[in-house]
Amino acid sequence: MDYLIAKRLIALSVAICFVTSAPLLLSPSTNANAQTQVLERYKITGAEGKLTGKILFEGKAPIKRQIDMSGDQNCAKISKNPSTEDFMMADGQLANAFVYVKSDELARYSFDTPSAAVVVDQQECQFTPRVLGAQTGQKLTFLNSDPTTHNVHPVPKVNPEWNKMQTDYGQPIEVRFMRAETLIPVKCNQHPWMRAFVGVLSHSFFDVSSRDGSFSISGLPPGDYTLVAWHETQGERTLPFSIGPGESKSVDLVFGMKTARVTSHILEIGASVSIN
Ligand SMILES: [Cu+2]
Repeated sequence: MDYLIAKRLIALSVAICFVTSAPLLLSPSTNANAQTQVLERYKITGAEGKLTGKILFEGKAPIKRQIDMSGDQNCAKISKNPSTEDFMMADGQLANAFVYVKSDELARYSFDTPSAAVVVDQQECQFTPRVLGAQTGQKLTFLNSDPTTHNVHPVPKVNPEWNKMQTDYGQPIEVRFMRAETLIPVKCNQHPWMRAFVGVLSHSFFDVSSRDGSFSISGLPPGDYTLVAWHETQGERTLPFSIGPGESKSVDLVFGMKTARVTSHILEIGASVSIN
């Protein structure tokens, strides 16, 4: 009798265990299905708009410092006048700000991944470009144009971390970041002064401010957004904005002040726009 009771108890606990753990066992695939269902492929409608503008800086610019490359004679030899590149400004126009757009609405869609690779070279023992963007799953190619060995080492928070040795004029390193992350610092284990930053987004609505501070983001579906401008020494500035059908808008964002100063004006509202 005791044996029968014990047997029934074991059977009961196995059943309870299965029932309680079943949701845990099923949840990953359920979530994956939910995600697949939610993400709708974005189709171009012809009503997309454009945001352009400038990233500016007002205030006292940080002093440029010389970089001591004597630890690697090859770097010291090829770099004529090495100085810090973390703050590149001319006439109040700030380069290397990563500018991107975000909204809950955009997060509902999936976007085509460009077939062209984003290329980062290592020249004179610096990453070129220093700040760049890529879409999730897009090929990212690291080149080495230097007569010395580098060790490319991204330090992501949500993507896997890795580091790869690259000998002088070495074979390209080709990688893809599969998850959106702003921004991933990249260092070189051989040269402590080397730094790059990669912004990874699921869409293409991003740009890096050029030497004259300008940026341009096109193909934006009409909607309400937040514009984010990130700079490695100045932090982040955000600005809500909206884009109407076929609208072109210009926004200037100013760093270096306690409160961001923003000027914006509409350049054009498209007339020949059809909305499905
Ligand atoms: Cu290096």
